[in-house]
Amino acid sequence: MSRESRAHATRPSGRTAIRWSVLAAGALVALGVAAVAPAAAQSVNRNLIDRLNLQLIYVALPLTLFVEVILVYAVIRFRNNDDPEPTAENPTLEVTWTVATAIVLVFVGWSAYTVLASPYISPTPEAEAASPDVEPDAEIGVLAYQWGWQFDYAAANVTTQNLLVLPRGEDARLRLRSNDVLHSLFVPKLGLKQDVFPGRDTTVLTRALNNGRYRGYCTEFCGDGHARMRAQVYVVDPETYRQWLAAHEDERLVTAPPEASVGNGTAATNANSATNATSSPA
Ligand SMILES: [Cu+2]
Repeated sequence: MSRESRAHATRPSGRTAIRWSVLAAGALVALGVAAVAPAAAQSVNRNLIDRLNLQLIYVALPLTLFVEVILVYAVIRFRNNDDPEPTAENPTLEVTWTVATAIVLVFVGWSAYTVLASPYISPTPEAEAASPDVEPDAEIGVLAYQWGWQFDYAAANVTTQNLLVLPRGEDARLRLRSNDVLHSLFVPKLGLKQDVFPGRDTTVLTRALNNGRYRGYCTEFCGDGHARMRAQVYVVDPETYRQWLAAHEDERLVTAPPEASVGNGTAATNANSATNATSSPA
């Protein structure tokens, strides 16, 4: 059988396979987009991260689909070709894929940069100076230690243990420092993650958007009590936040969350259980 007739003989089954692979890939893309579409974000930080993730997925999925379809097509279409010939020079094609790749890279770089430059993601003095409208309503000191968290509301002279309370819809700036070794504060639902060092301050800027109770962890292995190093994070109405601060004025190592956020009482129980195995810093 000549090469031409062999190639011709494979065409109908090849077309069907290609049709199926395009359909399957399309269904996969639809499923993928549905799976990554984020629920309502709980904070400005999380919103920025989710949006970037989605933007990149929308670019990555069609590209993956495009490459896979070409790959499957080439495998099926030329599977009986025993004598392949190298592609002749094709400057148009080369220029096209170089420019297309450059456009994709510029888009990814630009998308990532706009998120990274936000003071909510990189709270550097430069980023904050570039966003003069961001003036935190709450300034909270965070002391990480083996093994727990102490939060310091200096303006109200209140410190809490393993309990972070944030006013909803207001900017809060956390200044973090470690008492001993490296730690890292991680509140996944709020999109917060920041390393904590001894002898050097780091900063987190956030604005939580919904009332709720969230989990905070230490995500830097810091010794045998690392797994116990958790914090309860409460986001409450600004009025409730201020009432809670006023109710605990001049108190040390408060572990009681704001009343209005407790509801059925389980929250308070859980908040306290997180503090059971920890001691306060030296
Ligand atoms: Cu730690």
